[in-house]
Amino acid sequence: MSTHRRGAFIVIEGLDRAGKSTQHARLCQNLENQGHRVKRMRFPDRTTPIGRSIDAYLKGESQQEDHVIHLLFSANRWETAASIRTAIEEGTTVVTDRYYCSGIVYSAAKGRDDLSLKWAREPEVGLPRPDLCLFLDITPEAVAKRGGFGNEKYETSAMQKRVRELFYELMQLPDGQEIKVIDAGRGIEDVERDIMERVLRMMAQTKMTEGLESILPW
Ligand code: ADP
Ligand code: 2DT
Ligand code: MG
Repeated sequence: MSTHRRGAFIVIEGLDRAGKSTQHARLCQNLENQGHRVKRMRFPDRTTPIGRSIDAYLKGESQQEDHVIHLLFSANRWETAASIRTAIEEGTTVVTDRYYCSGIVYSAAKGRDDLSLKWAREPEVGLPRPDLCLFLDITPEAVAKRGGFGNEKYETSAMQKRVRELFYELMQLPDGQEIKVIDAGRGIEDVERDIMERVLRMMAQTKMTEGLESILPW
């Protein structure tokens, strides 16, 4: 049996302004301070050609059919899949700001009969599966105190409300196994401490000598 230790794959998820980017930066720094090599990633990655079309769509500079933009978000993950696996195999811990849960719930939140949660999940099957997905949960009321919406596509209260409901629906399904709900309505340091505790617990419990899994079909 191999004794080679791989890196961990950690995802930070949640609603807009839940504090994902703030906590992503802090978690990466805290892991580095403890001696881990860390690769920081975010989705959408707006720097690639696919990412640039997503960026234009989110800013309202271009239109896309709902299934098309959904598949572009997924393709934007697939174009990084090999680099995630390589980093993890080399012992680097990968931490991403959003991943496929956002991909599934934001598209399904549009409420089309032909774009269900199940349909939205299909293109993600085969991607690297996270060891831990931290869902930063916050009520719409608490989030409203963090300043107004920006101008991007999904930043409306109706959309945010539906997205939160669908995150909870997703957690009841097999993908819920690695999702842990974090109360993101507390102070930044309290949330940071809670996240670090969960990450260290996961690292202690996961067999890091076994390879990373893939997202399985339902
Ligand atoms: P997200 O990436 O989830 O959209 P951000 O990390 O960008 O969220 O945070 C959104 C805003 O809320 C920023 O102005 C940030 O400084 C602030 N913020 C983040 N975490 C907290 C917190 N725990 N309490 C209060 N304000 C916060
Ligand atoms: P931020 O860059 O502010 O996190 O917002 N989204 C994201 C999708 O609709 N599908 C996806 O697959 C992903 C990763 C959520 C990005 C916006 O894009 C949405 C908010
Ligand atoms: Mg952010």
